[in-house]
Amino acid sequence: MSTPFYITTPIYYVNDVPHLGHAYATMVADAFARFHRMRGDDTRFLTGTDEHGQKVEETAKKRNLTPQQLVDEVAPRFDEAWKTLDIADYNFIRTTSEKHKQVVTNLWHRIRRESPEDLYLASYQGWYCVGCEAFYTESQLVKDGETWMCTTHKRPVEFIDKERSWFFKLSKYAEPLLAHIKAHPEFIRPDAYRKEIVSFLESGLRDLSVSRTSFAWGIPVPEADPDGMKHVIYVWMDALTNYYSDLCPPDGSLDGADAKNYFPHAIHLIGKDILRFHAVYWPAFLLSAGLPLPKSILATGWWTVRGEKISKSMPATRIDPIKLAQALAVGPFGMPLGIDAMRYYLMREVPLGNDGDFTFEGLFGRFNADLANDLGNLVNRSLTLIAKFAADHPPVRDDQFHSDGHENPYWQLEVHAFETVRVVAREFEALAPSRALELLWRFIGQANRFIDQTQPWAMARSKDPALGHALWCLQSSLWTIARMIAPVLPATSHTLLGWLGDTGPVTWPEGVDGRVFTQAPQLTAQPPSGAMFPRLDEPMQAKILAAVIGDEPGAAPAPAKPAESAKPAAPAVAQITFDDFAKLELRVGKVISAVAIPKKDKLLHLHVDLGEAKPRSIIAGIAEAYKPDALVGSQVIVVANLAPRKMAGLMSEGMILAAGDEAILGLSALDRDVPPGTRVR
Ligand code: ME8
Repeated sequence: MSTPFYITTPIYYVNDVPHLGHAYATMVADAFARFHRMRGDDTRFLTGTDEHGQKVEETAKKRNLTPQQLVDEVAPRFDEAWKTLDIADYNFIRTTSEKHKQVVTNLWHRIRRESPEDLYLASYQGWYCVGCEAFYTESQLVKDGETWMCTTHKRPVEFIDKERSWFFKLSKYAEPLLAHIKAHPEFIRPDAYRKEIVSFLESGLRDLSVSRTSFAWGIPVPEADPDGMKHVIYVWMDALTNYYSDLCPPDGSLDGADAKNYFPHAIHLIGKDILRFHAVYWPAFLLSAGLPLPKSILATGWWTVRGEKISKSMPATRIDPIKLAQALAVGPFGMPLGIDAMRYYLMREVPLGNDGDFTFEGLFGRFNADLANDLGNLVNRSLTLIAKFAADHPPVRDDQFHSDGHENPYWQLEVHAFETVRVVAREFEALAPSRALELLWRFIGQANRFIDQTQPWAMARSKDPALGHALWCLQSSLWTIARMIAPVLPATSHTLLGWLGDTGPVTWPEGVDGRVFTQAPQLTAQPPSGAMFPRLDEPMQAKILAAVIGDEPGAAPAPAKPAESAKPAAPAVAQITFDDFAKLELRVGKVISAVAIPKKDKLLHLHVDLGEAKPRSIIAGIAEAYKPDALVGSQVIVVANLAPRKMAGLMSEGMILAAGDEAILGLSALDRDVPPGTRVR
């Protein structure tokens, strides 16, 4: 019997369409599922949509739709997006499905049966963030003036004033959860997140409100309230149950064979924003119901754009993953390789669990260095060499050239390949794709060096009898690489294996006794009909940028500078005389405060010290490029004699110099500290 591997993504809210953050979670889960399928594990992969709750009800209302109409419109768009992005062999669950509703109802009854005192009626008073669908204490919020704000959604929370509610006795589970985490260090990963939850649990838990009466869009609580109130189950209790309900038989029974077989192996891949729900609430519900716990909660960090979390509520951060993949499809092999390039960047750039700032510079840099140069060159050079010399020197293993020894490049290459297959598998098993790719690329580097070192073209000239063996080593390296990249770069792997003539099932290349090349079938390499990843030159980079962030209002800002710094074209502005220039009073200023201006997405209100009696109030159109906090203390150059004018209802007494036309790319800078007010000429 093969080992079960069960990976889940968060189920996404249907109040908007998928963005890059959702795609990231789904693609990472897909890569793990692909890896385990290659290893022959009994793999299940679940994603889906979270369709109940106040947020969805409010969004529907705003759009003049019923909640059901809204969810029926948006849920398929997630499924379609995953199909377009070539996410493989997943189950798609919707929390409005009859089976799911039945399972949630059964879970409630099971908790009632196993731990009757765990659910009780009381009244809830406190803060609620509709964006998070979560209850908060004031210590978990920030105050803006008189308004309490959610730190994730940066919007006001609402006060729930004594709403009658069913409560779940969460407080009872702090100790059992701490004991479970201690006994199972792999329960919360990576480590930093385990520590966060341990300290949260150690500070004690408050009981949790698990029903709402002030709106109706949810699964009804399956028992009567003596006060006659109608309750719907708290959306998180409903949503978390999806991981279990997909495994249940059609009648919603909690005791089916699949649940028993897969659920204890479940790895819930989630964003760090929803860690507490998964690492505290969900296992507490399961313990209360007497059901097994999942194996791991695996938290990813956040992708940001210029430090701001990519999210539905921040249009300036939204990047459409499909547009991005399409734009990256620059070679002759189309969208599938564009998807691969996007997957590669996201999974290589940032170790799982860490936050990462999405930048086009980073993306283009990885594309050119790792995909076009390292991998692309290796493929092109190897296949061209094989095609050219194979007729006279068939690529065949010849043991007389393969003796052990550090001096022997053939032996060395295979030893490194063997080792790489092992360590890359270990990193995928450890759920560390960035490290897996890093190690894989080291081998790609060595294979490139092998070509430089052995110089097959020179071997051909000198009729070296080892040439066939050298070509076989190269071909086997490519084959091993093609298999190892498959979890993250499935289409690239498929294309490459096709060129190598291997159309068999893509399994993980298992080495035996230091040999991994021996397993490569005798392949006939076909030369490629074009580069898989053509280098992105500046015009191409500009085209990709335009396609992804183009003219969409409020779209993510352009990069601070192109990957290979473009010289900006000379602006067509009339010449001025020195006297004209002398009319400008430019001075060094130090930013002493910077705040956002409500309802003005592009503007910041700065106070800048120019060495005068009072700081200048300056309104600057740089909000899309700079967070206010990041500006405080920085030196800027100010046009100090610009006539004051009113902007956004505030006086602006000068202008700070910034680079960029439409989008701000940077602020004027000085190379050392200069007293505020110093004249700039
Ligand atoms: O929270 N960077 O749904 P959701 C990385 N319905 N990942 C991101 C991200 C970003 N900027 N933004 C979103 C919900 N994600 C609930 C989940 S599960 C029982 C219920 C990813 O639509 C990340 O995985 O807000 C995060 O946890 C998830 O999308 C949240 O999606």
